[in-house]
Amino acid sequence: MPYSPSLTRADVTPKRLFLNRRALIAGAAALAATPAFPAGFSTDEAPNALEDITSYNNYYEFGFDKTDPAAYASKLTTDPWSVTVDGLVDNPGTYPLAELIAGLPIEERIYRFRCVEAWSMVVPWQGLQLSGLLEKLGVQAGAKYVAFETLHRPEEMPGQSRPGIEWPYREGLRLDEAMHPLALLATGLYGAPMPNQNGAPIRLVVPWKYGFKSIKAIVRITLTDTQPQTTWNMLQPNEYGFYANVNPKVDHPRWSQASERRIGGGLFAGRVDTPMFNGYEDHVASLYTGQDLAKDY
Ligand SMILES: Nc1nc2c(c(=O)[nH]1)N[C@H]1C(S)=C(S)[C@@H](COP(=O)(O)O)O[C@H]1N2
Ligand SMILES: [Mo]
Repeated sequence: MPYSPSLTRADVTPKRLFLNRRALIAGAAALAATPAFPAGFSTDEAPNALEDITSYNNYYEFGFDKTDPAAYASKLTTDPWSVTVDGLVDNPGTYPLAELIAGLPIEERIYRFRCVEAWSMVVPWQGLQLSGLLEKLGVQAGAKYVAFETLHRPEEMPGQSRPGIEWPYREGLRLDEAMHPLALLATGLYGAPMPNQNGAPIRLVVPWKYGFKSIKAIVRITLTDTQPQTTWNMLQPNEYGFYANVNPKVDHPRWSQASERRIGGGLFAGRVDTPMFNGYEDHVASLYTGQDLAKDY
């Protein structure tokens, strides 16, 4: 079913059924032989409503306001879509998206999502583990980083005609971060194909890092031996580092990162404490052993 801007919660799996199905899946996994990883890494927190997730967005290709992506991203052509894979990889090339991800299991995972601007959501993503794709592509011995680029198509992305950001939007991960099973290439949410404003047809989701690492509308994946340039680091290196791990103890120069505002929490929701690595500390802390996270922010 192609995403249409008129899609509502009623068109996709109702939340109650969705959660019950998850409980069933978790139960089945518990009965099966010890899974490689605990039942899918999903949080027990209640997902935000589809309405919240699709109407309060950051996607500067469509403007600076949180409502711009929902207003303008429907113009983006997401089919056909191809992704160029290059650099230190056994199988470089430009692949139609379906071919790129063919054979890789699509999973449902409910992740916490924390923006560097100190707001948060809980999102039921659908997607494939980035590690699976990298294994399929064949990472070569010298590769140390994975770089990603968003589509550059000013005719359909009006924000790309404005000065400020050097397009295309780009991001990157260290190879061990990219291989971590939590790192997801998301192709949908709430059981339906990805809405355009959330990064259709394929976007990264790295739930232990600030939201800006989770690059949308990916058209290029490059394996490299040097740390890639990243959009927010290029703009404001003293405010946005390459790592961008969620860390309540390291404040942004202009505001605290100790707490966050949960979108959709209602008028009296207030702020909640932000946990280290956005709650994924047990899973990812070992990636950074020996690093000073105040320096490697
Ligand atoms: N290409 C691209 N990817 C992007 C952005 C962007 O402006 N352009 N914004 C980032 C930021 S700052 C955040 S918080 C998340 C927002 O994702 P969401 O709109 O799905 O919540 O997307 C990230 N990925
Ligand atoms: Mo963000």
